[in-house]
Amino acid sequence: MNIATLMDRLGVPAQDWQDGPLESRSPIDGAVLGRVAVHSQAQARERIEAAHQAFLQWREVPAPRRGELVRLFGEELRRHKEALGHLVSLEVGKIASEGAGEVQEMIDICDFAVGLSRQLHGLTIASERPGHRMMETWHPLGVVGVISAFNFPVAVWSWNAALAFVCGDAVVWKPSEKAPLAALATQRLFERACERCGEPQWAQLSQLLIGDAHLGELLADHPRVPLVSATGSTRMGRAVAPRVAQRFGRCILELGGNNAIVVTPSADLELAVRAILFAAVGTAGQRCTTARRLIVHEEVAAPLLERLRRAYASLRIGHPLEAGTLVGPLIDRAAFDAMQSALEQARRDGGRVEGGERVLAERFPEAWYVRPALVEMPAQTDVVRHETFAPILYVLRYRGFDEALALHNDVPQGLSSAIFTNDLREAETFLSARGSDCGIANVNIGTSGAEIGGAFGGEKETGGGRESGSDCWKAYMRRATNTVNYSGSLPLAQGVKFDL
Ligand code: UN1
Repeated sequence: MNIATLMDRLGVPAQDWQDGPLESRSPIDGAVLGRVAVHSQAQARERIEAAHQAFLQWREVPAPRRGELVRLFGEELRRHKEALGHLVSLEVGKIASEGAGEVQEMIDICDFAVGLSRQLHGLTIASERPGHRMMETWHPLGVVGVISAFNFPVAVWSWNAALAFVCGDAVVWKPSEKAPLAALATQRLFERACERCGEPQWAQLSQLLIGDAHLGELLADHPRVPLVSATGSTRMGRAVAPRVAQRFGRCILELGGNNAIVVTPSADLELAVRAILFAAVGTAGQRCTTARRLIVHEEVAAPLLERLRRAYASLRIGHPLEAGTLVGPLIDRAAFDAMQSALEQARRDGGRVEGGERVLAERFPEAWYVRPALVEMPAQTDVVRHETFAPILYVLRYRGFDEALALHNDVPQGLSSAIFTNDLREAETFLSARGSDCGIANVNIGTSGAEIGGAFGGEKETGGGRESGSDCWKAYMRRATNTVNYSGSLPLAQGVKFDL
């Protein structure tokens, strides 16, 4: 499908994506896919104000009715799954199955949010005073700012937006500059859902800000935006979080990961190899949950690495929309350069680098395809402790289980983690208080590809935020504690007397 057919199928008018200063280039071959308008600071402020005005109405719409809009949006996504998935592949280079998987993730969170729209419940609490009742009420919060990255150009927005909408909030979205077309298409599908709901004006609940980091800063600074949910690098988080904190706004931060898989002597190696492969080279190593470190017991290192090398050797790297391709391109030249300088540093640190070189340069001179790298390291040096957003898997060996845990946790990031073991004690220790210090800890599955039903996010430099399932919706609402006196007297708490 060419881009014009796709955009037409997704209902985006030609003038919205064929005319403007911001180019969307496909990492597949470097071709320009479209050109979009960018927003000035003044336009961005207007959009934030429009979202706020929409919020003032929306907060009074009953939550199950809000859920109905999200249900219809999920229907639009179902209907356009193939087209939107294809667009994601064109714009950020994911293989077809992962492009479709990204849209499925959006559909899943919509389903979750629809159910949630009838479950936004608070507690009742026993009061110490006779004739009194205490309870908690959850109210809509306001405008939620969403800053998203290129690698999940639409799903990350949806984890925030689907919850925010049922919670009674409006959303202002600053998508990655590298993926404006997927954002425009998503916005269009949301508008359609509003039309199908018979409430086209509800489209104001979702506003797009297209442009550079200054628009992200505007969101971070704007007093009408009580919550900013930002996904990207730790560097981006460091720029956003203090600005939001300065005005006492709240943040949900999903920043860097440096996810490890521990393989112990009792592990099912066949299973481990398959999981490591998807986690380390899937999405060309450009997921925040990508496995970047393999911590393997010295007894099983040789057989595991042998199988892994064989698997790496048979990986098909190439055009992500061709059948059989498992590894598409890196997003751009800067990603390639960052990968090469990490590999050079690893070599200087005594690492043995296999792979990592550019491939397909003749077929795609304007694109950046690489052979995923396997790097045996003598120690967990600084380059290993740093997140490089590319398919590099550092291999470290361990002897004792405590050593594995220490290595595992000795990085600044804390997003996802996994252990392969058939030893119950090791598995449970890994999940215990003295085990993995990450927000996600898995047994016998890899680090990436989390379902939306759980809370997603991590500790330390990952930023501490949680998105999507479990009780993450609470971050998108404000909590009120209510005490109701249904007696005729006025007893004070803590036994305080204050009578005239
Ligand atoms: C990201 O890379 O920013 O768990 C999110 C996963 C996906 C989400 C990744 N569900 O890999």
